[in-house]
Amino acid sequence: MRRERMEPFLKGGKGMLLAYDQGLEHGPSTDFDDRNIDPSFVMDVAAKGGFTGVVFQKGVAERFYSGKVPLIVKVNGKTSLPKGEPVSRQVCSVEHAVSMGAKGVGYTIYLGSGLEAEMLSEFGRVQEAAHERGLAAIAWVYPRGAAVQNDVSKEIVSYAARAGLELGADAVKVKYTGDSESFSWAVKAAAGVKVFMSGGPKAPTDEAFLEQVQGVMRAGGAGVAVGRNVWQNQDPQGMAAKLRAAIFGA
Ligand code: FBP
Repeated sequence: MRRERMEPFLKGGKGMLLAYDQGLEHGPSTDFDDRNIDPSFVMDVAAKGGFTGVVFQKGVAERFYSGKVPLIVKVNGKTSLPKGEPVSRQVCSVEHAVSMGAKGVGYTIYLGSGLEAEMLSEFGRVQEAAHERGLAAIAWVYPRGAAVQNDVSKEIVSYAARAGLELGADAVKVKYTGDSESFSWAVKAAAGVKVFMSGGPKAPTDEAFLEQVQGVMRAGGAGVAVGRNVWQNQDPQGMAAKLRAAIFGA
């Protein structure tokens, strides 16, 4: 059953998800240009690029989701404006995500934040509501806040991956540790929960980014859930083709 919930987003057990919730998380002037500020552009990149899932906040999903790629609705979110310990609260119900055609919901947990408890308990409710409806619950687990010194160490990334397992996530999205060997410990810690790499800011070269993706795949990761490294690329379809080769071998 657990496997089936992620099935819409997988091809041969691997997945390539395109994330586009940065307009809320970072603001339009930080991440967007004249092309990618338009959600239709990104919907088109997802469909033509062979992505196995696309991630939108509900407002973008309501207006721009074309139905051509399986949908994950981010059900919590925050802006970059408040300072202090990070917290991201629910902004969309699982029922509403279902009504828009979602096959999965995404939820960010800032592990280690002073407000961590709010997100842990809210994710618990979201996960149960998602599973009652047969949807995948995908946890973005980002260690963050004053208590977190290094958010990409082997110890903290594996803790994030394990938290996904313990909390009942069907898949977990974590940052790359920087090498395949240490990332494989995070994959082991997830004990069968699909582990996706989060992209981060656009890497200086395509090759530098693809090296990370290859490291994830060697470590037994399920694939990527990335945004900026694709839709900020001058040639998003070229990058999509390189990702397909690295993840699916085709
Ligand atoms: P990117 O590949 O562009 O980093 O997107 C992945 C993602 O998790 C998005 O879903 C989210 O908006 C963003 O990263 C959050 O970034 P940050 O690490 O700055 O909070």
